Amino acid sequence: MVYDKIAGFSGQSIFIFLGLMQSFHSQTSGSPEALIPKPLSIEKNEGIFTLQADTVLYVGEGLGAIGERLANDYLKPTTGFALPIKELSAAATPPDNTITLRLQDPSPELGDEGYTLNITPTRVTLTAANPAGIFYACQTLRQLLPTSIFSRVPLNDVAWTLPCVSIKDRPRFVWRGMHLDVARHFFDKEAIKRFLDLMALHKLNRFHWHLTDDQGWRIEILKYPKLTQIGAWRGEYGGYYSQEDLREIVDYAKKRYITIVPEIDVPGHTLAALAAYPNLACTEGPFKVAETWGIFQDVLCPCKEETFTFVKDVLTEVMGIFPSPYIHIGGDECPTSRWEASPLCKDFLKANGLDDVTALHGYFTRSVGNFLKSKGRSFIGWDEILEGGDLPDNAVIMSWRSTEGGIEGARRGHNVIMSPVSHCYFDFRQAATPDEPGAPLDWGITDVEKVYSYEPIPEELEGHPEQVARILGAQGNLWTERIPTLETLDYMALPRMSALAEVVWSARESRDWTSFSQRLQNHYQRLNHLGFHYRSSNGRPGLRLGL
Ligand code: TNX
Repeated sequence: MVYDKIAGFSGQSIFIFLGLMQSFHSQTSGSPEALIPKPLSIEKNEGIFTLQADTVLYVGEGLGAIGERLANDYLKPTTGFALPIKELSAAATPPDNTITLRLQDPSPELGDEGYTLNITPTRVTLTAANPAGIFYACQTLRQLLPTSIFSRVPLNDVAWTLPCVSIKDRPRFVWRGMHLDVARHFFDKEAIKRFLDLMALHKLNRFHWHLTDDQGWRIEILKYPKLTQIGAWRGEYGGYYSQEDLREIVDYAKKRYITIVPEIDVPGHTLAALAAYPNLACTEGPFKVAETWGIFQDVLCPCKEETFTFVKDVLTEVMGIFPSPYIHIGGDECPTSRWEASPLCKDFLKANGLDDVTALHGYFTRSVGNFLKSKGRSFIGWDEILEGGDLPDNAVIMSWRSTEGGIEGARRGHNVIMSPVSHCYFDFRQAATPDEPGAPLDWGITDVEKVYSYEPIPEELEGHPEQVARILGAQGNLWTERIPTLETLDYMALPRMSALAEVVWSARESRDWTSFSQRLQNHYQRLNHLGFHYRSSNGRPGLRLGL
């Protein structure tokens, strides 16, 4: 079982121990103040609802799969209860001792992803306009139970109580993202599913999967088998996902209302592809999959027809696997020295009326972007893509070097995702102490409080509602040069991901660091039960400390 492997403990004993410890905390742990991210409104009422073995789960039309997830994945493993699931006919009022999931008419107040959760001593009712809202209501329900509900072993001595509350909730942004680089270090299928579950717990809904880079090509492309035969390996180290693996993960994410946005980073960061297909470069090669970190001069040659054929073929297979309306095509950190020195590019510039190599990068981006547009997809690029001239209207800007790219993108009429290096880079260190893992110290410190302080709407756009509306949301980026193991991944992701979740979900006015840091203490207990090695405030992985 994956959790045992990750925890690095010898099996179930630690969980039983944590579970026992947890039962002493159950009085306070289910308090409605401990929700992360914080809901829009909570009305607290008298009393409790107690989940029992004979509590019946009623599900309205279209909600069967979520009902099963709630009963079988979220409640049964710990409570041991096999809650009977019954269909709810539209008009019926469920009896006492029931949990009801029901769709209702859309309302402007709750939007597409909002929900209500109503708990009385006799009934629990979850309503939403769409299944996604019901799914988020289930996440809130889990967090209202004693934190030991997150334990992966059955516990007999816990009273599974829920406080009586009436919650209305909706997200602030549609893009609530996490990025993960699997090129620098590879994380297997089970690790990805575990990461998606962690995102779901935080009501995050976009997984930006950085699948290719200089140090590894991780996605099987049937037409170009050497990409993974050669490009997925640096020496002994490597790995990749088969298309079957990827389809399985896409489906896993979909069931958790997460869209996977694949990134094929072109034309820079492509040394692994060039090691497999050196003909795609402007110079001869041979090339090697990179064994160090950094930026490399050898990149795809945009002046060759075969490069476009390659990129289109790859993206065609990518679109066949990933139904996402967005495909990320990278575009960051692309040196142009090889293009400048190439006679082929000199002719190409002339033939296409391009002034220089910056315009050439723009030409490449437009060609690839228009290809994706012809297939009905939008494309995302890192903010460098703004520099190459006009962009097709399906271009989305991912602002990383600062917030400037996002501001410019919105002003130029493009949708924007904010992920500035100043607040959203979870590969940065969380403290200045010498043994703190992460990027070099002189890159700066991004601790959880700094992430929490991030405001995705730039001041510069205030007063321009049509530009503000272009900011789809924000995401945290996990570059993995210095993240070789799952334990380190947990430590870098958490609790910063929890802070970001509140930034992108909760109302701007309700953000409050003191309140969040208090709620985080309860959240740590959840993460303990789930087996995540978050960074606790004293800089130690939480699980090592016990509770
Ligand atoms: C810049 S962010 C990169 C990545 C590195 C990262 C390290 C971006 C678009 N490119 O290739 O991994 O810095 O923080």
